[in-house]
Amino acid sequence: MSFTLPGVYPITDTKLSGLSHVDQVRQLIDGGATLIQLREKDLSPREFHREAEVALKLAHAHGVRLIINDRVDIAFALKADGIHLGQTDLPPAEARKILGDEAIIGFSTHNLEQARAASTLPVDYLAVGPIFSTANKRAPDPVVGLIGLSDIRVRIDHLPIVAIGGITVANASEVLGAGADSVAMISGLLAGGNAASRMRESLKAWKE
Ligand code: TZP
Ligand code: MG
Repeated sequence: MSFTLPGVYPITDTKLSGLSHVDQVRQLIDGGATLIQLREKDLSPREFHREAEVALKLAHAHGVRLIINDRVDIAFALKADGIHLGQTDLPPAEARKILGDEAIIGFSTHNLEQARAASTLPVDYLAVGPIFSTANKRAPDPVVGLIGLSDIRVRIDHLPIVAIGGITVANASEVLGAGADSVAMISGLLAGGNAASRMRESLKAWKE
C-alpha cells in the first residue's frame, strides 16, 4: 500500500449541508481534514467546475488534498489531486490514462466480488459500502455490514479501504475495528451544522 488514507475522509454535500462546496471545505479544514472529496450530483458541469476551482485553491493553500467525485474531465482540467469513481463511471484504467500516475484514484465497491475485481485495477484505494443504511445515495446497494467489511478486509490486503455509508462519530470506532483504514462520512459530519467540531471529534475517535 503506497497511498495512505487519513482516518476520516469527509465528502461534501451541498443539499444536506446547505453550504457551497468551498464553505464546506473551509469548515472541514478547520476541523482537521487533510483529504476531502467534492461530490456533486445536481449542478451542471460548468457550475461544478467553477465551485471546485475555488475549493481546490482553498484546500491547496492549507496543504489539503482534494478528490473530485465522478468527473474525470473536471479533475483533469483543475489538476485536482484525484478522482473517485463508481462502478458505472469511467473505468479506472481510462481515468489513469487521462490523469497520470500521480493522481489518486479511488474506486467504490459494494461486495466481495467487486472488491476482488477491483484489486487488480490501477487504483489507490477502495471504498466499501454502504456499511449501514444511508439516505445519501440514490439507489444504494445492499448493506455490506461489519462482517461483510471484515471479510473484504482479510481478502484484500494490498489496498487501503475506506468504509462508507451510515457512519457517524458514534459508530466510527466499530467500523475501524472491523478493518477499515478510514471512514468516509457525509451526514455524520455535515447534517445539522457544526461540521468543524464533528470533524474534530471523528478524528479523535480514530486516534483512540
Ligand atoms: N456511497 C455509499 S454510501 C454513500 C455513498 C456515496 C453515502 C454516504 O452518506 P452518509 O451520509 O455518510 O451515509
Ligand atoms: Mg460516481
